[in-house]
Amino acid sequence: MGYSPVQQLDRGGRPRAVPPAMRHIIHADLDAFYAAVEQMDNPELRGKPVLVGGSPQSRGVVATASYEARVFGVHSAMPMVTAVRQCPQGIVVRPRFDRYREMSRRVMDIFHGVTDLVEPLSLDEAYLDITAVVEGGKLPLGVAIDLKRQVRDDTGLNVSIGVGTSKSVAKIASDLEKPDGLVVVPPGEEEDFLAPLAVGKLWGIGPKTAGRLHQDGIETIGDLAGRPEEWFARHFGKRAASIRAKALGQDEDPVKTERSAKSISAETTFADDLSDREELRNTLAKLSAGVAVSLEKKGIRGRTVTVKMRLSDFTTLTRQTTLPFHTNAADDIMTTGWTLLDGELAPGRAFRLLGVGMSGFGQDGEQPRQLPLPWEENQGND
Ligand code: TTP
Ligand code: MG
Repeated sequence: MGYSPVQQLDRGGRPRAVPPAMRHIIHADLDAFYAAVEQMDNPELRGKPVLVGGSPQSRGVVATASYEARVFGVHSAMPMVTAVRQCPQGIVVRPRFDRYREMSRRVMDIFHGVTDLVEPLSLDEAYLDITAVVEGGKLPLGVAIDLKRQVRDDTGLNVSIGVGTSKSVAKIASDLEKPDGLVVVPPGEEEDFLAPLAVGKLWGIGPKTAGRLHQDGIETIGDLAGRPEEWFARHFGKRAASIRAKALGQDEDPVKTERSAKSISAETTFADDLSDREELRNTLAKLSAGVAVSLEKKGIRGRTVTVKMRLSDFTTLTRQTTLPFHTNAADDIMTTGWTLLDGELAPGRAFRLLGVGMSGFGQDGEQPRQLPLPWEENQGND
């Protein structure tokens, strides 16, 4: 594509190599997701400390807490008993996962309205590669403001957004001014933006590594970025180049769209070989439900259902059918799987493993693309 290699100068006035294709990446993460959905659906909870999770009596944990509860030190994964002790006025609410999945789908649909290049990380979080949108004439800040407004208007939820030239910078930026945050790191300012931040904020630096780095006198990302290249190799081995790039704000990890996954499947091996049709069908039903949940989480639909069967003599068979439509419904996967299974049932035949998978991801009515779009050229094929 028509990128001309731009030459920039570093602080010492030397030419700095700039990656040929500058990217613009958004990281978007909903604020206090489960709690925010509860507050939206139930106006009485608004403005109040809400603790979503299991009951304190049954040793439940906090899935998330509203920001009103967080000022009391309550956080995700804390035992609910502790949370209630620290925040006695907190209102404990049971999670409603179906509702969260539904809201997640709506938010992901909004993201897909901005760009095809969406990489969901969880129900409430995704990367968007908006390079093409920016090259089309929009400012990254404008894209981010519009996106926040649209999520707010269409779902009633707040999303915090970080924008940068790489995934790791965007992710750190989105967290910085939560809730309702919006942080744009302009191209060329990545290193300065990261330098004062705690080293533990860096993707790939867990608490243990952070502790080790503190002992070496490294507190900030800038302290880390200032270490010579050999030092990284000694301390991080195989991960050295990637961590150094991230510390300098130069990592080039691509936004991996759902479609770059080739298939999603689930399988199970039986303790004793199975030949009973009903039992096999039940197993396939459960596996199909699991695959459907994974598809839904990723916000994708597939057309090709594959059933994998391993017989008692270890022969492995796979059979597949391509449906005329894309689906993520457990029922569609299950009934297609049952038909494939029925074709292989025979008297005396026993199965030691059964699996089902979905592939051929896309949307109905989509034309197969002749050529990769320009911004996909460097994505590899993972
Ligand atoms: P997060 O995005 O980590 O948290 P959050 O959205 O509640 O709050 P914020 O982003 O504003 O800091 O996780 C999204 C949802 O995932 C969260 O609402 C509940 C669920 N979750 C758990 O169930 N257990 C956990 O330990 C975490 C971290 C999240
Ligand atoms: Mg969140």
